[in-house]
Amino acid sequence: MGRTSARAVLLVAAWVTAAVALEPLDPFKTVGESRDVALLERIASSPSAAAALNPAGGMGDGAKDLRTVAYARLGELNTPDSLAAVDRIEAAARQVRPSAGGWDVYSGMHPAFHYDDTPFEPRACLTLVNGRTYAMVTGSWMAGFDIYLTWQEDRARGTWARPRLAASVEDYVTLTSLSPAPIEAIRCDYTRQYFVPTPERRGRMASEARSVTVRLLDTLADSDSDGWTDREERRLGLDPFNADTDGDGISDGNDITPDFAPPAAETDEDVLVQKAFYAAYGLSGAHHVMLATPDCRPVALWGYAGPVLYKAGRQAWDKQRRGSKISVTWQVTVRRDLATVHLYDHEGPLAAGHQDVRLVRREGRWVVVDRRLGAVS
Ligand SMILES: [Ca+2]
Ligand SMILES: [Ca+2]
Repeated sequence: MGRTSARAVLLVAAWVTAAVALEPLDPFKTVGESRDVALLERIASSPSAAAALNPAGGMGDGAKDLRTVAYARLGELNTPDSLAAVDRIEAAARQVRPSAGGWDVYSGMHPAFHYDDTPFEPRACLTLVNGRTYAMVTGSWMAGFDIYLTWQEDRARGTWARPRLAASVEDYVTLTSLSPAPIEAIRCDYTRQYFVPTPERRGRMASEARSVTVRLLDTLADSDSDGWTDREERRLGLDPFNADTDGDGISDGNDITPDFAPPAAETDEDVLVQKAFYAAYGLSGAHHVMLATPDCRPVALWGYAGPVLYKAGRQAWDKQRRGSKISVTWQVTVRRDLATVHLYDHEGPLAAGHQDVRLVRREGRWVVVDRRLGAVS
């Protein structure tokens, strides 16, 4: 080797070393290849631990996807320790209750991988004479454009009560201020931005100031004390005067699938759908109602922090309500000890996503080992 080519080799080697050193650590690669069970369990169990690895970039929010990667990696590792961690994560997931409080900055997550997330940080606040700090937030947790009422539970921890459906609005709006109104009520001022068509077709944006008065008594009324307010139960198609609408022994506020009472015996396919649904959507920590399409077989779900409805039917909801509605469907394929659950969520054009969750049966139990993101359409 001549002097020039030796120098070139050295230069290339130096360049490659520098490039490798400069390349930022990819948290998805790190987690997807990790053998550190404690680390994987921490990330799968906690949105803040996942977010601390700064998994930004790409479509959707990185933290929720990283949790799914960590959960699947534990199954893939297939050691007694990693499977015990999977058991603990799933046992905690079975305690998830859709109507529970304790909302924090991560509670605004969208369930779908192809959606970005906004932090849950109530801004329009008001402390009333009862000492409670109330806030209004806009959201579409129960489909449509709505204003929700919440209140501070724990100032030090920054946790809030689960937002209660308070009023419907025309469109996405910006809340500007809250003020006390007569007889236990709060007036909420907001700005509505809307599109005005113009003769030359281009149209323009306009805005107008509006307000809505929210009566606390009406908004908080929960006649059957099941955790959902009367107004929310009417929205969800549940019975406001029956704490267990489907009669399966789980109260509506604790029931992920409150309009479906499962048969006593669970099938293999039920278990596959449950685990895949948890991997695909439950680990997001999202609270949005999801409408299962009529073509998928109903399964009692766990680990998702919002209601999944079978009877609502998207068409009926489309007739009643404008705004975003998330429908979901699944198909299960089993070949001996390998299974794939294909999940598809749809919220509108360019807001629909496919994903495949793969599971392996080992010693009679199904374990999630992989989740592959598919096309967004
Ligand atoms: Ca209720
Ligand atoms: Ca029930």
